[in-house]
Amino acid sequence: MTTRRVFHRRRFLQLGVGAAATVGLAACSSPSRAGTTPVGPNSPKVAAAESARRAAGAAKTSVRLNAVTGVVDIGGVQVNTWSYGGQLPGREIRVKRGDVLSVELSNELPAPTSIHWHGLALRNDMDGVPGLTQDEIAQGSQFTYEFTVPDAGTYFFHPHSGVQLDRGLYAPLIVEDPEDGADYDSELVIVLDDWLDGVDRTPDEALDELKRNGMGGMAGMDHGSMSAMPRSTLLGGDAGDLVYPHVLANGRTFRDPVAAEVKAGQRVRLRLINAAADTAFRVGLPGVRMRVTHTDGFPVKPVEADMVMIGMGERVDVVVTMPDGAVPVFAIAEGRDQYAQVVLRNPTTQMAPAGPEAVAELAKLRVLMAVELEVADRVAVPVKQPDVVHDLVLEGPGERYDWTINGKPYDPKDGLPIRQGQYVRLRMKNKTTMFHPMHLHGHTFHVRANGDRGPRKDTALVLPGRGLDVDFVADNPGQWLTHCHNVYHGEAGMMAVVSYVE
Ligand SMILES: [Cu+2]
Repeated sequence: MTTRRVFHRRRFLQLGVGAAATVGLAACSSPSRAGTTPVGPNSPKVAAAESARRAAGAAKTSVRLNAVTGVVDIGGVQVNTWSYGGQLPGREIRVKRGDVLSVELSNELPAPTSIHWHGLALRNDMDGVPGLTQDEIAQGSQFTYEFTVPDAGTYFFHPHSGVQLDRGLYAPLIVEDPEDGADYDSELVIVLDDWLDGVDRTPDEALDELKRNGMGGMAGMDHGSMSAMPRSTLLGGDAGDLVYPHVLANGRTFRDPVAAEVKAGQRVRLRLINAAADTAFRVGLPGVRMRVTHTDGFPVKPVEADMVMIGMGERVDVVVTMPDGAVPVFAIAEGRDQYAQVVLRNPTTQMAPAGPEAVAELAKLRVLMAVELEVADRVAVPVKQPDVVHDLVLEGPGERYDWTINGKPYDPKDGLPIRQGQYVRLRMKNKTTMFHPMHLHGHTFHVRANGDRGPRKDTALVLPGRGLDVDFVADNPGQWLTHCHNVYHGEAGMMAVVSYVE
């Protein structure tokens, strides 16, 4: 065991819990109002929504998935972890928009598990949230997820059980659009992660430490100095709660990266997925500009960038033109002195990829934030006066590492009520000193930024001391989580339910 240090660094942007709870509009109705029955995952309304999205004769893709324990090589380092099928990331699932996906999960882990299909507007009873949309999948048992895949784009899947996401349980889910491919020749999926499991502690032990340290937050390893604490100007404060021994791109450390062969002049679509628990990444390629085309699966007006920020749970698609020789795609861990890479290499080149100096140079370039993106016309939804507004005041970490929404820890029975067909606004306010990637299940919202032209997303960064409004149309009945995609914050309470009622 290494030395743990506690840093009492966090000062609240103090707003008492009582005061926070009263912030809100009259439009917020009380969740306990009589006559409002939650539309549960087994409601006929959920089945009806699924029928409406399933085309006659839709193709079905069947996949078998085993959640297992075992040793995985993350690039010269052997770790004992939990993964899908013993590989990291798990094997990609690829379907077409409108297909039916059927996944039979075998749980061979020593704990109950689940799978959440991150970003998909799927049927509520297949959303994979134990205690809200299904029972836990017990060890030694199977569960089959089956649902229509409504939208094309870059997605991923992971458990929604405790902090299992911070083990090796994640894999890409790519949904092809028949209209894809006009602006690129090939594609490459890159999954980013921060890694501690099997090195010096498990994620469960890390969470226990955080709870013991309380609002001190940082559960470091033996990097006992203030400089080891992730901080970021771009993210407006604290950039993470844990120190990670490694960061990974496609399951490998920077020392032994994955290499992909690409011919010079080819246009490559990079599908970038941040599956980390506690780390945002800025991604870029030295000397190569990126054309950003999508975020969280949905198209944006294409824009050029040198670097792009990707928070936990976010995805960004970019198209790059392959230069001569070899070029790394660098993923620089925000606020940490670490990076990961995937190398693009011409089949004929002997050239070695760029090293740490190139990372330092790249880190000086301007970073595009997703809220700066502009929604593509074909997925834009006109702004309306909302039918219902819910405030989500984000606070924490409290005395015992309690992260809350509206002054309360997660309670699946205490939802924010909405009704089918409503135009809903969530007004998030971050009263903490750390950024929160706020994720909504079952919908993609419209980020009310950039005038009224912000992107469609399912996960958006809410910076310290700032607010963010997101709107969505209530067109997918059920009980849906909205939560921080820092898995430790979520598990420590920063989750709430958006609850369709009737
Ligand atoms: Cu958070």
